[in-house]
Amino acid sequence: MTPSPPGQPNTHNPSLLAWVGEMTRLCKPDRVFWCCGSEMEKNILTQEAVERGILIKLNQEKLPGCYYHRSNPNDVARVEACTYICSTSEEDAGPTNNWAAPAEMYRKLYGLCDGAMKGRTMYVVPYLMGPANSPMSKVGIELTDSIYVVLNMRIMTRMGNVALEHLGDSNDFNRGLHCMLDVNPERRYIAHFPQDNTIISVGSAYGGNVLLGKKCLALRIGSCLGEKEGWLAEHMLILGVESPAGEKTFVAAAFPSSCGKTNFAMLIPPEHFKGWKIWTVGDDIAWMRPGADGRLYAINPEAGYFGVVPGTNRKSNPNAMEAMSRDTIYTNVALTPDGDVWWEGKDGEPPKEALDWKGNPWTPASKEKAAHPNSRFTAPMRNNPALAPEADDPSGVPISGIIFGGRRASAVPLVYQTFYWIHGVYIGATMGSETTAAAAGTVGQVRRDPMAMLPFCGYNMGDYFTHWLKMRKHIKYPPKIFSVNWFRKNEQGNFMWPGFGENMRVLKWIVDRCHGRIGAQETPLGWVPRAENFDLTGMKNYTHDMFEQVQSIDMNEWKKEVILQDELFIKLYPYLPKELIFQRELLISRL
Ligand code: OXD
Ligand code: MN
Repeated sequence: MTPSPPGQPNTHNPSLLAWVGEMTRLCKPDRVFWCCGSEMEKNILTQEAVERGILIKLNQEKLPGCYYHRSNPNDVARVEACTYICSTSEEDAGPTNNWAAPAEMYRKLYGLCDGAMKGRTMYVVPYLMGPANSPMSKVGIELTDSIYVVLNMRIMTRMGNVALEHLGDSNDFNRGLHCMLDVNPERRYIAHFPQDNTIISVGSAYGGNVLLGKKCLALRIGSCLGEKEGWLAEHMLILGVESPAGEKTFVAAAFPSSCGKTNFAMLIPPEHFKGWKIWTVGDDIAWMRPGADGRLYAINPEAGYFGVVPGTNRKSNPNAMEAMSRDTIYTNVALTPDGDVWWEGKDGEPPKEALDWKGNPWTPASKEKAAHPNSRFTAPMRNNPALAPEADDPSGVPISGIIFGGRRASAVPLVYQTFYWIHGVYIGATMGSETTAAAAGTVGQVRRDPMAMLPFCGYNMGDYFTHWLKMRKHIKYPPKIFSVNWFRKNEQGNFMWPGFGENMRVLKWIVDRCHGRIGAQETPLGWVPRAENFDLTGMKNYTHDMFEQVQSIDMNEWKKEVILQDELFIKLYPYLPKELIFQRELLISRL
């Protein structure tokens, strides 16, 4: 494709040009700027963002290519209450989603967008979700009036001409419209129209609400496309475990937002695991499709990380620290006088003074947090020293294991393997987790979050479970399914497992089980490690007794747990596949 001048369209795609024309007439921007994804374009837009005060240039000696952004304090997380699935019928959205009739929502949102870009620029952002030339990749076009969104999308996706080339003259692209309006929570809507492959987001500038490739296309719309086309769009990291002998095993893992997917995907094995290496394919989203050889293949549709910053340091995640050391956008962390950034849990002493995420003076004596608990870094995946070369493979990677994990202070053991696919689907479907700061609302309450997809499934959750069950018929060699919980606490309120790099020990057991190399102990929940197969060597002050504790299964606690699961099952009852109801009965009888 020959380059066109900055800001000009580099396509003759008739449906794309027609739709952009229609949206331009609606939003009435002063200027339309087509993004091509070049370095020159990045420099022009970054400079403009700095001049307009949207970005602050950080200390370039310490953080080359890094910039800082503060969002409106009313706009710091995903808002599930403002997120709608506008499917043709309310039943298609199901009882776990907000639903609005498509015609009514289009009328309301087009009304809000009418003339909303007067005096502003409309950026046309073509983006590709997935590697170039992959049959699993999808094209989206986001129209936005936020330069911050453009610069984030440039990191998070394969953005610009690469997407237009993939699209050619096809009409098969996701249509996304984003208008910031006046960033007023009263006029905030993130609306999905699965039957039209369309997204409209207004009134916010926070990542998960406005980087439309991520939660909106890759998960909500993606899950609907997956159901129709026979694949899975999941809130899962993808990682490869390489043994000293060079064997690579890929697993995908679903944890709810802010429960350590990025840390797990970038894990560095402890010293004792010499020669072992973890490779990151993705840290948030997996698109998985049965391959011709009977295995399940996954791609990471994204090209960057939009990670939670607080708690990240050289010990908890050295690879993330490296990834965000250059060409990164920091949002809502604290800013130090020398143009560096700081957050709770960063290495070293807190700065003597700083500006907090709202721009107010902050010192270590301040009661307020310096960084917002959901402050984020947006970094290119190429910066990650552990990036798997397969992240660009158009065929994706074969998945041997699927892991479900929540944040649970009690009941759920560190690790167990489910008995078979249907049992695994049941364990994923009944997952519970404590809520976190990634979504607006109360933090720390256990809620059912099936497969970590509660906020992201774009259709009826009961039909989603049925889709998972049906997928088994198309996968000759299905991945083994596991449950993990890094967050179990003892009576004193202390974590019973050190987590972080030590999770390699759990991963090693999972890999051995995937390859059928070791036996395991049967329990009412599933298969658990035998002491001789779980390696605790080199763990200071961690005894086999402590391991037994973190693995213990308390029958009374589990009887309560099964009752708690009813909360979701009752809501979904008319749509629940009978297999899950039978699994529940089987679990009760085993207990
Ligand atoms: C995210 C989230 O940003 O899950 O990945 O909220
Ligand atoms: Mn996520």
